[in-house]
Amino acid sequence: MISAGKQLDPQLLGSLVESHPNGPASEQQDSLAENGYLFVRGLLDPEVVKALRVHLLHKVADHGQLHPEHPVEAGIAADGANCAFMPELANGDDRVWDFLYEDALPGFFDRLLGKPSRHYDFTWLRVVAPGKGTHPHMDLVYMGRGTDEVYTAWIPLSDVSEELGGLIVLEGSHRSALTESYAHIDVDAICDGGDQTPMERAGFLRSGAITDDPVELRNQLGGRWLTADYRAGDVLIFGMYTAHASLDNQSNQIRLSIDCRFQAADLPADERWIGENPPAHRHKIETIC
Ligand SMILES: O=C(O)CCC(=O)C(=O)O
Repeated sequence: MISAGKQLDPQLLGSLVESHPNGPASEQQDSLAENGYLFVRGLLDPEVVKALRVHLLHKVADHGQLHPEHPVEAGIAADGANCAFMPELANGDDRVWDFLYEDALPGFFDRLLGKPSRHYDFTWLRVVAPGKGTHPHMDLVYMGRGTDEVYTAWIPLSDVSEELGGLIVLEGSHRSALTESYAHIDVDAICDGGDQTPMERAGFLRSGAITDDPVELRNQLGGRWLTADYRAGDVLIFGMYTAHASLDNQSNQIRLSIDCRFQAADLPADERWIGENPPAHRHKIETIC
């Protein structure tokens, strides 16, 4: 398996532990706390997931990222396609909203959290052309201005093989020293009077990634990179301190997935991601560094 152009040692790879969507909430809570993630097979209706993919692929085609000589449903990348992140195709789309926030997911999170949940209003849509995957990071650096008890739901919009490039989670990383030295740095903080950001000052990447080298990170923290042969309908949930990345897309297709966020409704939420038109990374904060 390859991530960010680096070959991951097969001996240092493993499989995500699977959970059943209707398993007892207490077991799911324990599993999430223990492993830093909960991989729920078949939580969503695969036919609905696949239909949503085709709906979104038509928009991707309108942006010239699909090969014109193949049917849209095949999702074959155009020559030179370079897309990776296209949230503008998902935000404001009622079909995406209803699928994520009016169907099975909110109820699942209510049960998992043991109290009413809320979701962020911003939806992250990945439209990943053949090429390198996402660099290793923990999500708190992007959404830590409310509570750290936020959960990401990563949703593949098709079966996602190793070749198409799914998510990888670094085993045990939610208990590593990086939860202190890295996770609380705000990616949107800027140093007043300097070009560098606090993230860079601390030795991490300006983008918020810990590093661009998943092999080096594994060697530093130990554990294995865990992944799965994802199927449409699966949902991978993880906490803000779980280091993750994605495998490179070595196919000729575009990989579509959504990531969205849930937390308890009674906890403060990060203002960058809520409201009718979430400000996202435009909300910078100046710090002395
Ligand atoms: O899908 C990807 O490549 C990255 C997703 C991710 O980083 C996330 O869900 O936080």
